[in-house]
Amino acid sequence: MVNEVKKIEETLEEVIDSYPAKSMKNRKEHIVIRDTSQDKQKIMANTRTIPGIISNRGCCFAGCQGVVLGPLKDVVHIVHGPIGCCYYTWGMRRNQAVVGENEKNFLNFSFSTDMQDSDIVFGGEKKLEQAIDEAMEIFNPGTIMITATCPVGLIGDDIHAVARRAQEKYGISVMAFSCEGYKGVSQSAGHHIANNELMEHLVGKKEIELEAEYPINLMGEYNIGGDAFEIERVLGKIGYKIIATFSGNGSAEAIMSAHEADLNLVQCHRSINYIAEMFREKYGVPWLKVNFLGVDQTIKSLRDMAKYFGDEKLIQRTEAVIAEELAAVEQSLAMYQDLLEGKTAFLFVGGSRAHHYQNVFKRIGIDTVVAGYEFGHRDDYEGREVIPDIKMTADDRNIPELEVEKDEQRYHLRLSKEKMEELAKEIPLNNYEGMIKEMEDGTIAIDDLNHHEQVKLTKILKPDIYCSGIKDKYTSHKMGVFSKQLHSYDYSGPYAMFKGHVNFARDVANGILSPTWGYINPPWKKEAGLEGNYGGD
Ligand code: CFN
Ligand code: HCA
Repeated sequence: MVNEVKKIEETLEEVIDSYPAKSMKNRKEHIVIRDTSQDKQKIMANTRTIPGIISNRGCCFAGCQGVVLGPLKDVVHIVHGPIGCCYYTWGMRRNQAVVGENEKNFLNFSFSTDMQDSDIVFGGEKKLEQAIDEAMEIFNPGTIMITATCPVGLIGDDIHAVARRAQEKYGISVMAFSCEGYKGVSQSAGHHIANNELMEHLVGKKEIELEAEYPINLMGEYNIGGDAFEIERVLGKIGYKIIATFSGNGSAEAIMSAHEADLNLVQCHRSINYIAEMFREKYGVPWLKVNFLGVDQTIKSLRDMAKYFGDEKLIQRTEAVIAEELAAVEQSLAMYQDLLEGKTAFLFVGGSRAHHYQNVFKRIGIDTVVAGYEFGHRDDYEGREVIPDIKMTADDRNIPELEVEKDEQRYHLRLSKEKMEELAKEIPLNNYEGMIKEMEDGTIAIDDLNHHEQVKLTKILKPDIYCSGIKDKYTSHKMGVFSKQLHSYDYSGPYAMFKGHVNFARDVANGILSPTWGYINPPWKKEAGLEGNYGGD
């Protein structure tokens, strides 16, 4: 047991003690102490943050434009709104891409309608039209995506009508996303809006001749710190053909043919589960929950993939690549494990990394004592029910009758319903177990953590590393606890797969073992009375 349950209960009492009764009741529902004797533990999630509490969450626009659409390299992304919404979010998510010879890349540009007061009063549609004309004249893209910021929804500009007109005028794909920042309770609403439109307007638009044996899509992988590059390298070495990635190092062009893949790999369940489900229903493509963060999880995922295709040649090739990649990193990982054994971590990240990184830490000797999501939904914590009815017939796929025959032919590689059900018992096919189940007794799962809780928990549990984002990194440093950003990787990486695990271990060891932390005197240690202000008591 990592923590004594009684001590943890007392800790939590202390953390929420200073809230007014209503807030206390609310926050209690968002915190769970792991008890492995219970098969399923419930947690409240994906609800509105209590007004007045400073949350780490982002907005709907951030989730749509920043997270899902932003990485698509061949798209001119026009942000319809005040310049700040565009400029301060451009490049924030550190999009990296490799651009092929005939591919277009607009990631270095930041496009906005730069709305002014007069546009708010008289409407901004004309300005948006003008921005599209200018983009066509100067850049001639194959796809334009328009994203709405808060004022657009408030004044009622019809960005979809503008997009339709532009699409007719130029004969290219022009898509509009009503992802005003205020929608929903977090950036999660934006993921949903982006994915729905991609599915409706891009997927299935281009058929390709498939020569590769194992065509797959990489879903919920955003190439932070070059992770997708590393994943592409290893999967390529085994013999997989990545048709499309949603959306790191991705393109609209590739997404148009994503329906040709035989399997969808889901890395970040939170941001992409809707689209994975839609593929399953519409095109009969199943999805497999993978995790390419950490060597052990990567090995398991690669073996699951080979099992899905069930081909002896692929299984052998997978084992050979695993052996080769592992041999190159094992010694380094053992060295870092020796250095870090017994340290503890506190993780608080968006909607998937607080789960995935627990295994990465474990392999180098670090136990996670607290883990939470900013905006995860209950299924990200608790898992999903296995879907009993795996829809695999063309009828189920909702395909117009005339196209059924054609589709049966095109998708001949996919498995029968019976085979799918059999496989689902062994590998996480169309299923995700969630974070809580994998946590150890006495550890804490916490949803939508705030700064008060961060400070209190850090002071009581004294973790050796606090992993989160830019909003709370320095709060942790001021307390003398090393903090590593798991959003931006502090501009390091890649951290994925085998070599990535060593990069991560190196960065973590350098941080934790630095003598710096011993020199930091938190304010409450020097001046009486400051503690209360700092901790928000
Ligand atoms: S890259 Fe992903 S992995 S997409 Fe999501 S839930 Fe954010 S931007 Mo920040 S790092 Fe984070 Fe996840 Fe999926 Fe990133 S944990 S918060 S919206 N996220
Ligand atoms: C977002 C993007 C973000 C922010 C990271 C942070 C990212 O939520 O809008 O708070 O440090 O990864 O860039 O999650």
